[in-house]
Amino acid sequence: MNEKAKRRMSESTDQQTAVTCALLNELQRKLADKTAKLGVIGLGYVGLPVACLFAAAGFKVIGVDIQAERVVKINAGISPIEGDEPGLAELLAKVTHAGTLHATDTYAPLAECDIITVNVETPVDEQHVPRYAALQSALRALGAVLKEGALVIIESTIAPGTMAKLVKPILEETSGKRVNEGFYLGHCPERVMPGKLLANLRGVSRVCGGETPEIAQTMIALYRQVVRADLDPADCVTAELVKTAENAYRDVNIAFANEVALVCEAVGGDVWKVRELVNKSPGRNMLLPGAGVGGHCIPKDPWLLVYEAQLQGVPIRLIPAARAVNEAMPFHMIELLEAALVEAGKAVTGVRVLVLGYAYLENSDDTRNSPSAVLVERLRELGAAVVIHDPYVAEYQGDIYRMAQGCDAVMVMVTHSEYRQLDWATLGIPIVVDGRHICDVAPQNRTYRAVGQRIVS
Ligand code: SAJ
Repeated sequence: MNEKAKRRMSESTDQQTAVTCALLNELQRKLADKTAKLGVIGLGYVGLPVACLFAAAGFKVIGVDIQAERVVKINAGISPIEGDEPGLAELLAKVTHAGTLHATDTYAPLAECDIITVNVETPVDEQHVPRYAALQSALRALGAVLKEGALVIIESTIAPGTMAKLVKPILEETSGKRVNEGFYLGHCPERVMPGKLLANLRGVSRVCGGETPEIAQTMIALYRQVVRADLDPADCVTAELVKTAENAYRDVNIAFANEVALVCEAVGGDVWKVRELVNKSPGRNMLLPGAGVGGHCIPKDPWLLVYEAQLQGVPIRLIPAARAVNEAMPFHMIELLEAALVEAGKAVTGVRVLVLGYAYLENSDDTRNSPSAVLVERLRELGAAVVIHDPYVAEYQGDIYRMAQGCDAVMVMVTHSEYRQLDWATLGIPIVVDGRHICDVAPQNRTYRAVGQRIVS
């Protein structure tokens, strides 16, 4: 390339940079005076509280969801989110009444938005492959209406490399604009937890991954309007890695606790005593062994983290192995049950089992990826009759003592508070299999088996 051409290119780049900075400065000004119009795609347990918080902060927010009935409920000021979410229903009623949040099932109104967050599901399938159908559909529909100079922020959890390989190309193709010229792009993974949606959104730090440092700073200016915790600038791939790694970290640590529990059973230790004393050692924090790992993110995010590396043939061993350990725990619960039944001269086929807890987490109604579902399916495959109790899941609520009648065994899968007050004598079930250390001591006159403890009856 000759000097003249190089100069022309350099001038063009400088001009483009100047335009980009001007557009981003304009965006930051509109954030400061709250004239920026925001859009939120996906009004589920993440998107809805996000939309409410930005509306409550004084922005006009357009929420988009493909479920028309959900849109109708939201515009009526009624939260479609199941379970107890402190403050959400009141906040939603307030912002819909004030008219600062409006929901719709069409993308057209997003054409006037300066910033749009995307909060749609990003599951993995049975083969642990990310399934981005919802994300791709949302991006295509958004690209078609995307305003010049708009900032698009993906809040869904995605595999490292997805911003570059999927999000950017789809938006460029469907909008006809180029990233960092016609629109801007960032990734700010959510860190919410059912039951604490608003608290986590306000109080938990966020990684603001921008295509450029200036975009990361603009994202910080946005989230500073609602987040009181650290807002850490980064690039997109770092943001993708942080969210998936933080959950893989938790999964691996739970698997470690579960494997130590299996060792304790084999050699006659008590994993709860072992854990207590291990954690007295500086820098140790052994997590809780148990009946399995459920939920919307811990079972999924490790697979998102390793997906691209595995595609490239990188030997990834620990994280998949941890997943296997945790997925095996419901089946280990059945092994404990079978050992107790043998003592009573019985087999799983034909016995009646009461399962305590169907949610994936204590004092929650959330049943996504619940270990109890795996346990119940296997018990029924083996020919057991299964009765399920869960005080938080509507279809399994009931009088636990009545449900216990005629049962040969009871299996504790979740540490719902009310289970700690159970009167095992009154419950009258001869075999107790404890998956969550709900019993500090083995109930008297019962055949008791527990994860991490070798019980000699
Ligand atoms: N579990 C164990 N042993 C433990 C901890 C959890 O067996 O020591 C089991 C639970 O019973 C449950 C599953 O793991 O079945 C997940 O429990 P969780 O406490 O990790 O709860 P989640 O799934 O709601 O995790 C979310 C995550 N937050 C986000 O993805 C934004 C996770 O990163 C958080 O650490 C967690 O909330 C939290 O502690 O807030």
